[in-house]
Amino acid sequence: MLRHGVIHRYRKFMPVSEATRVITLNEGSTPMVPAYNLSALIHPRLEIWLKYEGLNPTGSFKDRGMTVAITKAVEEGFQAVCCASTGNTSASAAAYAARAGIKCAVLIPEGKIALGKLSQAMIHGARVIQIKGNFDDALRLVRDVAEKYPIALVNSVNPYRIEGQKSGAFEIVDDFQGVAPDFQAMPVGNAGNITAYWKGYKEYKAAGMAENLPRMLGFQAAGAAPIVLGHPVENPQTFATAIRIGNPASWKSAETARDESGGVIGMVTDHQIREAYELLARSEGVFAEPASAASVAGVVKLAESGFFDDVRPIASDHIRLVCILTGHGLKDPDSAIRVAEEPITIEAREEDVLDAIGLAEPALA
Ligand code: AN7
Repeated sequence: MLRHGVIHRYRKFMPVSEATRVITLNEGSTPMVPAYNLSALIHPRLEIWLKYEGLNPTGSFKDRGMTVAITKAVEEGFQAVCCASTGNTSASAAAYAARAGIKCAVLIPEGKIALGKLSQAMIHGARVIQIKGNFDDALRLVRDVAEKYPIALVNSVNPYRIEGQKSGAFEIVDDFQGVAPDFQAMPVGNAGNITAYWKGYKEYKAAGMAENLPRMLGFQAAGAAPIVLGHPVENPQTFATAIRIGNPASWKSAETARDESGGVIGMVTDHQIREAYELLARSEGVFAEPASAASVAGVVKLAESGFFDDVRPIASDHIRLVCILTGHGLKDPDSAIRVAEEPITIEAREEDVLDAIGLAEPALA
């Protein structure tokens, strides 16, 4: 199938007209990978699918929202956009602004964004501004600036971002021929994405495109879990830097998604995230960034607590669950290298190679 981007694919549901100049990098239409190995490991009745959002043009789900946000910013006459970011939003904004030929400024927490994301914002020519503070501080600043000056804010408080990101839900239902999964699991940071997916599922059902709605499962990192704790976290901490957010802008709508769908917003420790991050890479060959692995970590945790034991699935005898893998593993090579086994170094000799592979032992030869 030709990839035209989410605005063209779901035009009826998007805030554009015939006259709109669409700024796209052909985002969306990402793979749904069946996770046979993970399913078998986690729960006998679970049928887990991985929505691999890392295969979007800039390597994260943010592109779905950014195509709409930048398209509308240009349509409304803005010549500059700005955002606060833990990394992925800045990478996406920088790329789409470059394509549109407008300026982009990004505010990021100093020293706390993954290398791949930083490199993207820089190479696309954004003005990269590191602040001595966290994401929540950065968001407060850009909201104030965008209110006073002619610069469009492209964080997920911009409703066009949500409009674009809801396309992820449409694709999942389309992939399952009009049936939503029993559950959808995802990481929660600023809570724009869970808001967008829930909006998408509801709109698709209202349009007669989906038979049912999924139950929404969102997971925060334990050191940055304001929604779970019920209060903002002053100094959020987690190795999953993408979701190191202490006061999510879409807090209320995340709770609405949880409550309307009969879902759960829970938290997982950095240790659980790290384990899921490796498990995903080793058992399925799918490399997602640490924050994305929070969705898998959360599912493991719920399965261990017996959460899925009495669930009656809608479409088959298995409980269908889609994990949104929001960002590509290559965004954050440092984390992979820190978590995994180190390479070994040997002399350039055949016997040493055989020894290192383990072929020197007769049992393996
Ligand atoms: C890989 O880039 O907030 O709950 O500034 O990069 O919609 O915030 C990123 C968030 C999950 C959480 N997974 O999504 C940013 C930013 C990845 C992410 C989230 C983010 P939201």
